[in-house]
Amino acid sequence: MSEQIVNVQENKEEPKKRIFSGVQPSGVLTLGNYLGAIKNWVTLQDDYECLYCVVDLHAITVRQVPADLRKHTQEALALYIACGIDPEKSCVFVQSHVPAHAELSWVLGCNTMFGELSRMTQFKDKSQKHADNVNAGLFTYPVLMAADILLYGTDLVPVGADQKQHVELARDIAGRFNGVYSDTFTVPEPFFVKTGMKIYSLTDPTKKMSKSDPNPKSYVSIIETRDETIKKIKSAVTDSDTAVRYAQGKDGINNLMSIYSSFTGKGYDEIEREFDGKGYGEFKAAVGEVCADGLESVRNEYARLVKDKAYLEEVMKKGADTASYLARKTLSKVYRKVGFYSVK
Ligand code: AQP
Repeated sequence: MSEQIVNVQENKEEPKKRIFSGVQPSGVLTLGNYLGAIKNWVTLQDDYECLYCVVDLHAITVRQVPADLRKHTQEALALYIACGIDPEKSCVFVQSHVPAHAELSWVLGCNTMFGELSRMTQFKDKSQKHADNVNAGLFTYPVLMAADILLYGTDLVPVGADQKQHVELARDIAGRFNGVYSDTFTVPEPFFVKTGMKIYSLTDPTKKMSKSDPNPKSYVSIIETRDETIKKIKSAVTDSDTAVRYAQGKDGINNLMSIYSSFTGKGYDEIEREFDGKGYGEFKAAVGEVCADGLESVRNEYARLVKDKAYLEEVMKKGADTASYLARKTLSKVYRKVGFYSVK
């Protein structure tokens, strides 16, 4: 039995709230994943019992090159740790290492309505983007996400604004299951931070920054070089105005202000004052600098960790043990409630 399992049981008297979140290894993680998700995960580790997963089952809803998927899975885990997730405090694991995710997903799928899934905006977006591969997994993706969350009795799900609709669906599915089969699942809440909630593409600031965007100029990868980051931000699409201010219709500048704010902690008014009378060029250079500086320690730590395959695999195994133990308990309860025959 791993140390984390022991901690989970010892804390029974005053249980901390539980958090689950994950990122797909569908590319190299971006500034959007960092500011919208992982940076916040780090701050939650002391106050919550956290499970952070590399969600590779989700990634195959879009065609992946198998060798790249394996590589990105290991890289994502290394990046979690490089960003400050401590595997001694949080359970860090790979989704496909815990079969209960796929198993619960089937049961929940039988308690999710076709109409509910049809309304998911991510499905609509992704089926347009991948029109040649609108597979059933892409459609049922939110059910698997509900299984990820509900397996662990999750109280809070820290996600970017783009995932809010999926967390709401997980709440609906949990509520429905509890209503039909009696109280089984904790109904989770989404958990947001103020700034950095949604980071937009540098080449089209009306679209979310995505790691699978075919144009690498559209995103800042967490592990690219300092010069690359500065260069990409300098060439970010803005508008024909010259004043650095947060306003409707200035999507590119709003996005850069949000990035600047996330790294410096400064509010939009303060940023507007700082760059009053200065042009976009100076502002973009400053955003590039704070961003490259803010990611420097992550880049260095990542470069060290990614070479240590033995350590990363040890973390994966230990995480999968802890997660499987917790997940099995929920799955057994669910199987009993729906009436599956069990043999002792
Ligand atoms: N641009 C973003 N701004 C804020 N948060 C973001 N997240 C992703 N992009 C942004 C947050 O990162 C977490 C994990 O995301 P994911 O990788 O599981 O899926 P995604 O949201 O579909 O991310 P990508 O980068 O756009 O992946 P692809 O390109 O594969 O679709 C979530 O908490 C998400 O909110």
